[in-house]
Amino acid sequence: MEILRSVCPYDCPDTCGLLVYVEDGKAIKVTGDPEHSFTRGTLCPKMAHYEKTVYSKRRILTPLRRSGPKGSGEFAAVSWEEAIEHITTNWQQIIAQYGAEAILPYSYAGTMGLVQRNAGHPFFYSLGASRLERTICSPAKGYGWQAVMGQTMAPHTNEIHTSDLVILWGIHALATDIHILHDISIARKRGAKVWLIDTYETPTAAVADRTVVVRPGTDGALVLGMMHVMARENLADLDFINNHVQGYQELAETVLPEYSPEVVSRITGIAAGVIEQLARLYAGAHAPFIRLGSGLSRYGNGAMTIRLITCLPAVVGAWGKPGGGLLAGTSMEAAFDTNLITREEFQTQSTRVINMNTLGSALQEITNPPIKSLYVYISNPAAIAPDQNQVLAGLAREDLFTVVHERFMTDTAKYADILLPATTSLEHSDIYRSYGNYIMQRAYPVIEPVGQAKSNWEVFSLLANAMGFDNRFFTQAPDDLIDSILAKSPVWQDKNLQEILQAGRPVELSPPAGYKTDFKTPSGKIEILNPREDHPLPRYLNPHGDDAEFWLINSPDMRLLNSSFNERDDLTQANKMLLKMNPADAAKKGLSDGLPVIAGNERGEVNFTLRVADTIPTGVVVTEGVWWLEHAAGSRSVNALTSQRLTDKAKGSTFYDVKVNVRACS
Ligand SMILES: Nc1nc2c(c(=O)[nH]1)N[C@H]1C(S)=C(S)[C@@H](COP(=O)(O)OP(=O)(O)OC[C@H]3O[C@@H](n4cnc5c(=O)[nH]c(N)nc54)[C@H](O)[C@@H]3O)O[C@H]1N2
Ligand SMILES: Nc1nc2c(c(=O)[nH]1)N[C@H]1C(S)=C(S)[C@@H](COP(=O)(O)OP(=O)(O)OC[C@H]3O[C@@H](n4cnc5c(=O)[nH]c(N)nc54)[C@H](O)[C@@H]3O)O[C@H]1N2
Ligand code: SF4
Ligand SMILES: [Mo]
Repeated sequence: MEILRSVCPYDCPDTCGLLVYVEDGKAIKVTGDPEHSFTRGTLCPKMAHYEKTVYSKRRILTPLRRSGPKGSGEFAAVSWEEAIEHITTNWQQIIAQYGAEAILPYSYAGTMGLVQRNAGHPFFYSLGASRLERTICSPAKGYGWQAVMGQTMAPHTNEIHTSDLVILWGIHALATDIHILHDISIARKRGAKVWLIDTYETPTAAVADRTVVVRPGTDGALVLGMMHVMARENLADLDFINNHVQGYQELAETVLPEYSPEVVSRITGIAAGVIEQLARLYAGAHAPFIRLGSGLSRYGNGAMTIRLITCLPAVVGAWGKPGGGLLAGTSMEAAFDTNLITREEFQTQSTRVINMNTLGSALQEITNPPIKSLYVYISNPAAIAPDQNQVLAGLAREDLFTVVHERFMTDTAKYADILLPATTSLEHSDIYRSYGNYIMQRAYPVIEPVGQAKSNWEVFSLLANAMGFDNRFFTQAPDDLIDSILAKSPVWQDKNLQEILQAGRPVELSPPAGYKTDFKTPSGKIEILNPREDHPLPRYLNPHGDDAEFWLINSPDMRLLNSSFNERDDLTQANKMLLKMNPADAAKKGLSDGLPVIAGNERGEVNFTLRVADTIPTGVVVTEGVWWLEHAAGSRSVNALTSQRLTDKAKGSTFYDVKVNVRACS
């Protein structure tokens, strides 16, 4: 038996290092790499048995061609040659009649590996296809951070160790950033307090000393209420502000007076006394640290909410102190230039851009040219994109030629005309860069491809060849491409680091000394006042909302990762598609625990099983996880309720900015 290193490929900020136990060419066990300084030898429940995903009986093993009606999931096996030939013949006809813009790629983050994730870009740029605006996750979060902090580096997670107050703000860390709990436990042992601010009491509340439940989409008002108390009680760090912050005085004079704890209490549903307590605790801490999630950016006011929260550490001077600051996400763009993979310059003419959150409309609108072909890879839009009824209606179009490259028979794969089998991360090469810590790692294949599966890179090489692209870029091996990019990066000129990386071991890049107070904004200061914004001073904006009774939070489930891991019966047997409701709301509506219910709004209706729980506040219902339709009681899953509306900035998704009515299923 051999023990080989690999990396968790999923869209999770931890980007864990893996040890894969391989016997007779088969991966038989996977554990966390003790050498990886964030993983520290442990894995989350999803990845603890990754081999069950890799060898799942649901893996697609050969190329398939549709043999039944669209969406039926009926296919017949074909060879790779036939599949590629069928795709390119169709595309050539479409291009001749409508132009290449009639072809739309759709991809997101089934793997975060930089090569496989970006492998389609150079191909579709060369083709001249329509461009996809990939904003389904949380671009409003990045926008809000940058409006205040510019390109300032985020704090290292080990800052948490010396913090005395950690706030987990809109992050269900037990599900989505589990390894940060190691760092938090170190801080707690040294006496730190942990507060959680969420829309309901998530299981992460178990690691917090206190949970504050905020009405969805109103955190911006909470921030203004906290700052109001700080201003009133002279708790702001005026020395730090005078040296490093732009616009605090203006905010304190013009915006803060309106946001007394009583006013904020009416907006947020948090008692005025708790707002005061939180403000005093935060301002009194010697080094408060905020770990900011993404959930609260998925609202019509998401960018503004993040901008407001990002201002808080500036007001109390947290940046100046070891252990203080705010971590929204890390960036290591300089360490690996993905432009050398995506190759935007291969696009010779400008093409239209389609926002991925509006796929449902885009597939149905009459446009010139119409979308005649969709190529889906590393994504499952039939399940994960908002407004599922519109997406499914689009995918059902008889005249839409759909190609899906997948590992499993997902809801999207069922609508394919041609379905291609994809490798898992154990079967291909890649390089990974975390967005929650400063670790990078390279991974080589540890097993042969299962069945006839091919990686994204290989498929685009085949397609480029079949479309007659005369460009040696597409015939490179992924490892050669990675080598050539590393050779150009200043970070990897250090021979030592380079060797560790090439050996497939995790490499931690240390931020430069003083990075936390090196504010990379145009003014060199933290910009509470940002003159380039249409609201130069931040303010509270309302979320979109809907005309219905309950806010619907539809956030991550610990056992799934977006719609990935639905293939795993061992993880998903019980408690699928629950709708959690407060006992008082359930009583008022005459609903009881375990009852089949329907949640609905103007966009659709979804069947759930009701779970009555006092961890949910009144006026809110919660469902966790994006489930494949085969796990649903009815014919739709959660995204039939969510909306294609976008965020205030950066055109992001607004998954949680949704309301529903709930009734018993008769
Ligand atoms: N197990 C698991 N892990 C995952 C994922 C998964 O699906 N499952 N998804 C991955 C992906 S793609 C991403 S982007 C990240 C997700 O990262 P995040 O989006 O940060 O996900 P969560 O940490 O669950 O944060 C969502 C939390 O925000 C809360 N929330 C929603 N609205 C509000 C609000 O208005 N105010 C406040 N204070 N809180 C609010 C929700 O109740 C939920 O607990 O996680 C990744 N990791
Ligand atoms: N209701 C609701 N919807 C949500 C969210 C939510 O919180 N609530 N979260 C949203 C967020 S934050 C995000 S980021 C999106 C994520 O949406 P997606 O990025 O589409 O994520 P997944 O659902 O995990 O689908 C990824 C697919 O890629 C496939 N795959 C994995 N590896 C490979 C590979 O190497 N090659 C190919 N070709 N395929 C591969 C997997 O089998 C899987 O089916 O979902 C969003 N949707
Ligand atoms: S999903 Fe996240 S926590 Fe789990 S192994 Fe992968 S990177 Fe680590
Ligand atoms: Mo995401």
